Amino acid sequence: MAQVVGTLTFRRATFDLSRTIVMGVVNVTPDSFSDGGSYADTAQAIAHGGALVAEGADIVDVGGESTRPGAAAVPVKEEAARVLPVVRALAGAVTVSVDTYKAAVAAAALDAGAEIVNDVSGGALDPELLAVVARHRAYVVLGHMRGTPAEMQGHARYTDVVREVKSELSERIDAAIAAGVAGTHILVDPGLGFAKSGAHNLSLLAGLAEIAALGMPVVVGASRKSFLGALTGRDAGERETATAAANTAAILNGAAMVRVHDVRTQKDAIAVADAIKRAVRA
Ligand code: PMM
Repeated sequence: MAQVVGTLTFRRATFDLSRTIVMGVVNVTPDSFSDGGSYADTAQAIAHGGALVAEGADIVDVGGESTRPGAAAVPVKEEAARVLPVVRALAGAVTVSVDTYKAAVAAAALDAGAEIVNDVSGGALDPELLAVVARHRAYVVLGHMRGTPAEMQGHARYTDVVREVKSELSERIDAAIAAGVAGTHILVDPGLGFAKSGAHNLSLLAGLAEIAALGMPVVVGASRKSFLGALTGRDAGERETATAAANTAAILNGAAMVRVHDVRTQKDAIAVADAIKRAVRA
């Protein structure tokens, strides 16, 4: 079994990778049009982040643009206005990650107290992003994707999805190191749902140990995704049991961190998965 060793060191916490790190999702994506996040959206997102911390989130991941398949891009000014007050407020209490592929948003969020840039494109969509991470000596999550969120599903064609995702992530690791990011500060994510079919997501969960063999901690974001809906017939709000099963598989196959919406529920499944992982005989 893939065993992740080492630690992730932040201002207010050091995480030992012998247990699964829990990243809670804080989306600041108002449904109605607004010029950069209303006070109500901001206050609600901060309160939600605080609740996730109380439930045991190790990290909160703040995002201001939906990257769901077909989603439209949000201008930098609006995305920054959504995420910055939330990052600033939560960074006083917890380790904060910013979910963005835009260098300008990442830079502003790191200045506001974020310590991780979670880029679903692995630094591919904005050529400046990896240099921003390097300059701030921040951590980066390099997600695997092809194309842009608007048209990525058209690129979901693989002969061997695990091998190809691993090789393309390896190229993104090389790009991050070439930009000056410390190897100890790089995490990778197979990008479930990003230029992937449901079958691809399942192959990646089953073959995750090969991705972990890249030597970087692996992040997995299965939470509530549509492939779980396809398997269970459940709507997004009713996919916590399905998420727990996917997280358990991910953890037993080498995931170091899981990105989840419902921290309270998933913590129980993670505790069990971690205990089984520890009990596996060498
Ligand atoms: N998925 C979404 C957004 N950000 N970040 C990482 N590292 N991994 C993911 O799988 C991921 C992500 C989309 O999911 P959401 O819209 O439910 O937050």
